[in-house]
Amino acid sequence: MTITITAFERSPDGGKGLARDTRVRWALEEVGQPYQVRLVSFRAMKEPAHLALHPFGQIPTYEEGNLALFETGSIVFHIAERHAGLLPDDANARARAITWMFAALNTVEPPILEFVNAKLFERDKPWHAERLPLVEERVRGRLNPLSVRLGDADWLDGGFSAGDLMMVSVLLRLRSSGILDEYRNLAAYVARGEARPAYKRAFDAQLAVNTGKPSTG
Ligand code: GTB
Repeated sequence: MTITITAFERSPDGGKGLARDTRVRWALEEVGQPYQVRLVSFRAMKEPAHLALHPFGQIPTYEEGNLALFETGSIVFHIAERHAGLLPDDANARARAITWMFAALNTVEPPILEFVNAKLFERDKPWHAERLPLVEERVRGRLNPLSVRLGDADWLDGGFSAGDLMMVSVLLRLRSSGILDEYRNLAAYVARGEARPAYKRAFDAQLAVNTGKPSTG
């Protein structure tokens, strides 16, 4: 069955791979599922046709036959459940990998988003200089224990899983801030994720959309 996802017609990051369609592309590449992409403008995202797929008028969405999904957590979980390669067979290891997906989305991503949004949208506020260090500390409050838990391991729990895919995707948002580099093992962990051939194909595909150049992968 054909899989169709949606992505920004033109991502505000110009193709740095930070928009959330990249994590869905990555999951599909990891499991070897071909997919099509429908590009949407910011205006089209708020129109009825797209709102029927995504009640909050965002990307990405995922369509497969008569199934339509939104939320990258749900989409990546759906892909991982139906195709081999992203979740271990052992029931307990599988449950732990899913736990890491939730940890990425519910525990690590929120302070990172708060930090990114503070830097992007609050620069002109009189309280910005006072607030930013507080927000940064909340990010470190998640990275410290994550770094301790990862230690010298390659991945969070045994082999690469959907939990790592989600955690790396979430941490990537920090790259330009320099905070990630304070944690040698987390920076290496993210680099390991980005070095995976499936990630590279996903990245190149979204870059091609944003630069108008055909994907080489
Ligand atoms: N919780 C949802 C999920 O995980 O699917 C969040 C989806 C979401 O935030 N979508 C964003 C969107 O559609 C795009 S990814 N925004 C438009 C809107 O809300 O109107 C977030 C994003 C956007 C841009 C960059 N960037 O340019 O660097 C990075 C990430």
